[in-house]
Amino acid sequence: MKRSITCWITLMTLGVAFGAEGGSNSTLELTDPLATPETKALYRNLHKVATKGVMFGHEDTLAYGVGWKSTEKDFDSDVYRVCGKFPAVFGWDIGHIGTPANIDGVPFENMKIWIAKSYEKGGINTISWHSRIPGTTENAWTQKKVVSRLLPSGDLHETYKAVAAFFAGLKGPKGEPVPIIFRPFHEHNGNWFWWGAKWCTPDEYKQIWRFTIDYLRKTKGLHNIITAYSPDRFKDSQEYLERYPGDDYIDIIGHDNYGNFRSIESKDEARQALETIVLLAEERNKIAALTETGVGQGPANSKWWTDILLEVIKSSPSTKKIAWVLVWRNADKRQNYAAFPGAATVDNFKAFEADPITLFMEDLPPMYE
Ligand code: BMA
Repeated sequence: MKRSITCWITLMTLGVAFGAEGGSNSTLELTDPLATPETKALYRNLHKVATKGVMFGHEDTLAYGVGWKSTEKDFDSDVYRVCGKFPAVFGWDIGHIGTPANIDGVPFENMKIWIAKSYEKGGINTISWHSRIPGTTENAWTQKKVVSRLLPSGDLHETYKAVAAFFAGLKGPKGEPVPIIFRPFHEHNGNWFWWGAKWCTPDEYKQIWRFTIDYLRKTKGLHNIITAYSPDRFKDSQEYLERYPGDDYIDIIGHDNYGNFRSIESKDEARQALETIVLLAEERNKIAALTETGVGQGPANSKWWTDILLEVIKSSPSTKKIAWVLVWRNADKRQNYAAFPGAATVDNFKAFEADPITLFMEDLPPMYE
C-alpha cells in the first residue's frame, strides 16, 4: 500500500495525474454492451492510462523465470526480482486447454489462482491461445486447412465448443468474473499457425472469430471479455484490416512485432507500424497495443530496453499512445525476453522501468472502478 501511495505522489509530481471521468473517452464503448462493471471500467481505464504512459507486460511472469518455478502460493516474477515492481499486464496462454497444464507446462488451476491474485492487486490479465487443432494433439504450428471445420457446419465444431470456455472459472474475491483481454488467433497474417493466412480465407477467419466471441458471450453468458486482434508485421493498414472481424467484435487494435524491434536499423518500420495501429484505433475510438515483442535470446544489445524499445515507444506523439507493450516468456537461459537477475540487461531494464512513461503494476490507478 505504502508503495502505491508513493507511486501516486511521484506520478502527480511528474504531472501525469490521471484525469477525472468523462472527457474525450466518453463515447468509448466495449463491443460487449453487457460487459460486467469491472470489465467496462477496465476498458475505460485502459484508454485513460494510455494517454499517460505505456504499461509493461510479460508473458507467464508469475509462473516461472530463468532458473525457478512458482507454486500457486507464490507471487513472484523475474521482473520483480530485477526492478522491485511487477508488470502491469500479465500474459497467459491457454494452448492445450482441456489438459491439466498449458502448452508451456503451466497448470491451468494455478493459472486461475495467479489471474485472480494479479487482478486483486490491480494488474491486468491477457490471454492468448496457441491452440491445438481441437480434438487432436496437433499443435498450433500445424499447417493445414481446418478453420472451416471448426465453424458451425464443420465436423470439429462440437469439439471446438468444448474447449472454448475457460473463462467461466475466473473469479475475483467477491465472486465477480475477472476481466480478461482475450487475444485468440494471433499473427494470422503469417502462415505459421493453422489459422494463418494461407490456411483459411479472410471470410473463414472472420467467421471463426465472430463465432467464438458470440459463443462465449451469448451462449455461455460470459461478459468479462475484452477482445484483442493482433496481426504480425504488415505493410499497410489495408493488410492490417484484411481479416479484421469488425468494429463490433474487436476492442483492442493490437500488433505483434518482433522483427522490427530487433535492431536499431529497423526502428523506423517499428515506429510506422505503431503509428498505423494508433491511427486505426483512434478512427474507431478503440485502444492500440503492442501485444507481443522482444528479443528471445536476451537482447544482444544490452541497452535494448532504452535504445530500441523505449525509443520507438517515445518516437512520436502517436506511438506514445499505445496502451501496453508485452514481452514474451522467460523460459530458461536460452529463451528469455524480460531481464532476470544476472542478465546483461539488468541495469538497462531498471532504466526502462524508471522512465516516467513506463507503467508497472504498482504505478497503476485503480483499473476496475
Ligand atoms: C513461442 C515460444 C514457445 C512457446 C510458445 C507458446 O513463441 O515461446 O516456446 O511454447 O510461444 O507460449
